[in-house]
Amino acid sequence: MKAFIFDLDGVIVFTDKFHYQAWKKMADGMGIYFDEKINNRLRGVSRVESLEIILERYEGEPLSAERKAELMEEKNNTYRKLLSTMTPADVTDEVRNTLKELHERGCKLAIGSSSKNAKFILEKVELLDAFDAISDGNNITHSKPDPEVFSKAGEFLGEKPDNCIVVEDAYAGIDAAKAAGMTAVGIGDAFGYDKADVKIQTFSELLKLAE
Ligand code: B16
Ligand code: MG
Repeated sequence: MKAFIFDLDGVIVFTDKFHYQAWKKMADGMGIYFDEKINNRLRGVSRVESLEIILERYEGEPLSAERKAELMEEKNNTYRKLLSTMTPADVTDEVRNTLKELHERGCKLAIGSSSKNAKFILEKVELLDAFDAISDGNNITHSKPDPEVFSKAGEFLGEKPDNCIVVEDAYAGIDAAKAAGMTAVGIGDAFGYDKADVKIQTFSELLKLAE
């Protein structure tokens, strides 16, 4: 049976609105222009790279590494406050039932997320037990499009890359999956990406890949 590796934000849950609010608060405090279009560029991108994208609009004196670390901490504190309002209702029945059905069919399931908050999010929505392994921002040194997060997820599951199917909403995530030698399924934003091996419009279409 196949092993599935799921990106978290944009596939299982939708926390981009919280990322937006938290970065917006930080950017406003620094007098930096930030909008939803710029926020879209942060999809699947690590925290430190997200900050650098936002700072492209910064016109003040160069910031020290310490100041950048402070800004990321400030953003993360706001973000975690927003995440703490999440409940199991933030995961659709379709997602929950599909994960259950894939498990029942004998598939192994893992998370492959850039986020350092992945476990916190999964606890809030009560999905931690739905996965056999979690590879996230805490166990990687290179972020997507580097394959590391997915290669680690495959290792944690004890599966070879050619048996792993990655489900991703970000272009960088599809590139990472292909670089890992895995099958890449594009959903959401990545539905429009020609490098995805399979494109799906709704989560339950994954069941067709586990027949
Ligand atoms: P954190 P994913 C990614 O999650 C988000 O899409 C991206 O916007 C965020 O910057 C990144 O996690 C890091 O998140 O600040 O919580 O460590 O899509 O890879 O599940
Ligand atoms: Mg994502």
